[in-house]
Amino acid sequence: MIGGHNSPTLAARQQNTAVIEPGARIPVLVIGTGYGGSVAALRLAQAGVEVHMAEMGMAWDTPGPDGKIFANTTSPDYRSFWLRTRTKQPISNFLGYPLDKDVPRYTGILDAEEMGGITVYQGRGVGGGSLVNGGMAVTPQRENFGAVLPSVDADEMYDVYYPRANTELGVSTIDPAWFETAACYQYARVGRKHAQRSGFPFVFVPDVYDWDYMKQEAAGTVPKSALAGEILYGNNHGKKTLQQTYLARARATGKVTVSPLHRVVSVAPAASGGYTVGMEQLDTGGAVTATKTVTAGRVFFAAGSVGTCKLLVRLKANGALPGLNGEIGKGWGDNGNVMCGRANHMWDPTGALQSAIPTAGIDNWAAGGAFAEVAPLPTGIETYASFYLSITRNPHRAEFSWNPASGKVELNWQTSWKQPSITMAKSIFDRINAKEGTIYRTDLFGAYKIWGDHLTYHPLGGAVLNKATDNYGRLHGHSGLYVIDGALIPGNTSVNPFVTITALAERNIEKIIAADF
Ligand code: FAE
Repeated sequence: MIGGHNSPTLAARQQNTAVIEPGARIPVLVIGTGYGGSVAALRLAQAGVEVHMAEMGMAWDTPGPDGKIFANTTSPDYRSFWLRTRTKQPISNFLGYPLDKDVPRYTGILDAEEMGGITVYQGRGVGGGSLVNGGMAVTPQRENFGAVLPSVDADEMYDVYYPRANTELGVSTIDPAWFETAACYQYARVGRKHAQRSGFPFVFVPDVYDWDYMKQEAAGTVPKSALAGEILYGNNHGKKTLQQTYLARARATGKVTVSPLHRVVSVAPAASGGYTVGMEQLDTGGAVTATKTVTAGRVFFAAGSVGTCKLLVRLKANGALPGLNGEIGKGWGDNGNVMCGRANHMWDPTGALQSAIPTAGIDNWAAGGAFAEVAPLPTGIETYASFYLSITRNPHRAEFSWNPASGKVELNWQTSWKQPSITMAKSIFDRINAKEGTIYRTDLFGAYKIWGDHLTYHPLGGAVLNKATDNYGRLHGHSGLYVIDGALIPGNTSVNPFVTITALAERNIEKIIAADF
């Protein structure tokens, strides 16, 4: 069986992947198939507009030789990384042993893109980040929203667009009674106990994983995904990715087609109106097998914060889009991501079986600037470790710029800028360690290294709303060009970002359809 019981059939997933023809003329091109792009495609299609989506990653609709579409976290293979010959796992070491290994170069699902001393993890494929992420679907606390998106009406967001996003994404919270007894959440209950004994508020974190499916996994009646350690490289069952939600509904309109393995490389005003868009078609080794030029009436940049910024910064610098303003590339942040582990006492086991889907968090945002998820370490053995991904109120913002010497877009992030995040995370974990008489793990990110401060899962900003664009994502300087992804959000959402990206896209596309189409 491919896909969870709530998944569309393989045939349904494969429909509408008729790749675009050179010379095609289309009303709307969407660059990228993550959250922003999927919202735009669905709503435009429902309004009667034909949409084509170009996605540089694969379709992820065909099983490999093992019968599965996606690889497991415990045994990464050719499917796991985007055009790398060696894995770059977020947790690089365990008990002193390096975990990374050689893999064949392939257009795999997780990109570990190194820019300015930070490794930016991103999903690659039809569904974008929804393919690889933990599905944690968190709406920011209302009182924090003003700092997240200062120019957006909070009432509208909390009354209309957050609820809409949560419904469409299929967000729900774990059954609290099941949480108390499930062996696979022993690690989260230990995390709660330690948080509460130190006086921190504990919260359940909603998710798009199908909790009924997970219960069946625990009962052994369906193929396992979360309980088989699947995360990061895709979930073969249970997780409602964009393929099962927005994109399935977009495709069902019959007005949306998708070209996987098509990377957009240029956008410029066309003499006849609209935009000339250049694309490269890739094979699974990453080689360019064809270049194509198409004409689109309007173009939505939804390539993710990094993808959208790399395009816009280069197109402004090389004169293809000269009207873009000086805010392009500015205001990029890492959502303050930092990871750490704690070593528990032998009487506090966290469980050999750990659900790969986190469901618990420690909220110390107001007092200490940190919101920490109690994350799994699904190794299959008892580790006595508690593991956390913290989102912190890191104030630093970097800028993308074009470097003519290297011929690349670069990011001026500084490795020392993670220090405020560490300090904020320590506001939680120093206190817990002191209370519990425990210490930090030093074996997860290298030899004697406590903090996973070299990475982010949450790139945000670079084409910030109401700065690089108007207050609805219309790029200044070129009518008919829009940004509709995480690039709009100025660097931090106080929680995991995809619900906010989705809700903002819902708000913006409603306005754009009403006013521009
Ligand atoms: P995104 O989903 O990244 O989609 C952009 C798409 O554009 C990708 O499919 C790209 O391959 C494609 N693309 C890029 N450049 C081009 C080009 N030139 N031509 C054609 N296509 C292109 O953008 N967030 C949460 O809220 N909860 C979580 O639990 C969570 N866990 C995460 C775990 C991991 C390991 C990672 C990497 C991320 C996680 N995130 C999580 C972050 C979340 O997935 C991310 O914020 C969103 O996916 C960003 O959505 P966008 O629409 O901006």
